[in-house]
Amino acid sequence: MTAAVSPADREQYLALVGDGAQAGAVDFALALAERGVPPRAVLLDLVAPTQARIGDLWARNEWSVAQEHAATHVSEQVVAALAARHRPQTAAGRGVLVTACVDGEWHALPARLFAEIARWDGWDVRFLGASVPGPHLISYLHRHGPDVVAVSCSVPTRLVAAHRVIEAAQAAGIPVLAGGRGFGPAARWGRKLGADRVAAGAGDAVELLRSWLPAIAGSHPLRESFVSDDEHILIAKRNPQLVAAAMDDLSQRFPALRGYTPLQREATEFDLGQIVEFLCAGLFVDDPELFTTFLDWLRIVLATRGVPPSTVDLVLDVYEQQLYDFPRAGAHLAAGRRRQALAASPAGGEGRG
Ligand code: B12
Repeated sequence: MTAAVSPADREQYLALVGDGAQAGAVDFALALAERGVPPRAVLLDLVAPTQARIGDLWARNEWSVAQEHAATHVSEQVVAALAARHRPQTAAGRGVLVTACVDGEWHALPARLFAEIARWDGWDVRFLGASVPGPHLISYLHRHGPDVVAVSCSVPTRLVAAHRVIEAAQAAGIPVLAGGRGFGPAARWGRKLGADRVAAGAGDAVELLRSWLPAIAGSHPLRESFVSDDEHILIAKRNPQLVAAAMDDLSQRFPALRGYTPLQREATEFDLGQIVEFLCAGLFVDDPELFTTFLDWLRIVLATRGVPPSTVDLVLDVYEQQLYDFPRAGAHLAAGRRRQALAASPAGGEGRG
């Protein structure tokens, strides 16, 4: 009989990983599987949602980066222990699948979850881990000739790298499956970038692989019309100047900023640079929602660290002035400002309750 992961199990697991209790967390996950919870469900219904929750706790400044790192390390050990204990029962012989995070993408655990689930489903999986440089991935593909390459992207700022890999793998005749939260809602930006197939979750992905790959010879990429101009490249090059202009403006409005320690300045510059990076990613896939969703997230991150959300409006103003000759960027920044205004309105969130 199969059993399911309960909300109480998730609470207990969160407490264990939050304590960095490696042995306890591993024993807990293995015991769930022994009680009849399918190992795949332990990964998808216990480990994955807990990791997402850890991300929220970090974003809301309730957990430090150190606590997140320690907890993630424990989850990695849990995945390894489950994979070692539960080997695929039958060699379904579906084929060879290479999975890797795109260049600059350090979130290896999401891809690892997918890798183990695909292995349990009968794939001969080669898991290449975090941030695989594009040329190295392609030469690996040439050498090993897998049936499919599954690329993982967790942060949208890595979509340009994802696109390069998708095109190069297809040029080498290897079909590409794209997945991970960085590809957006229902992995729609993966579709835009021309992946042969996309999947939002690891569970959906293995179902899709089962029905897709037997017919792969006749498969075609789901490519939508993707015409990218150079705006994202030109603006990415101007990132340091944009950050400097925003820092200047902010120091005039908030004299306290002039007294910041080097570390505080660095953190502020990082945030300002990140705004530019997400703007560029949104321009690349030509979808303002990428930028507005990022701003929703940034609002939470800054507010829980005592930075008034109105600061972001000021930065958007500066970027809009600096980028007056980039029409698409102007439109994305304007969409961002509208979203900020909505979030600040009584109906939008901050005024509530
Ligand atoms: C742990 C963690 C890290 C670790 C990763 C370590 C590791 N070994 O993986 C480290 C410290 C490296 C890290 C770094 C950063 N992180 Co981080 N991180 C996380 C965290 C908390 C958990 C990641 C995880 O394990 N997820 C597991 C599950 C939950 O991921 P999942 O996407 O749901 O995976 C499923 C599907 O997407 C799918 N899938 C995934 N890959 C693939 C691939 C294929 C082919 C397929 C088919 C399916 C598939 O299958 C999975 C199971 O269904 C997430 C929170 C989150 N929600 O994921 C933040 C999170 C992703 N990180 C975030 C951020 C901001 C960062 C940093 C920018 C922080 C910083 N200031 O430097 C850097 C970016 C580094 C980089 N360039 O890659 C943000 C991203 C926000 C945004 N706006 O996009 C998040 C969402 C946290 C948050 N709530 O704010 N991070």
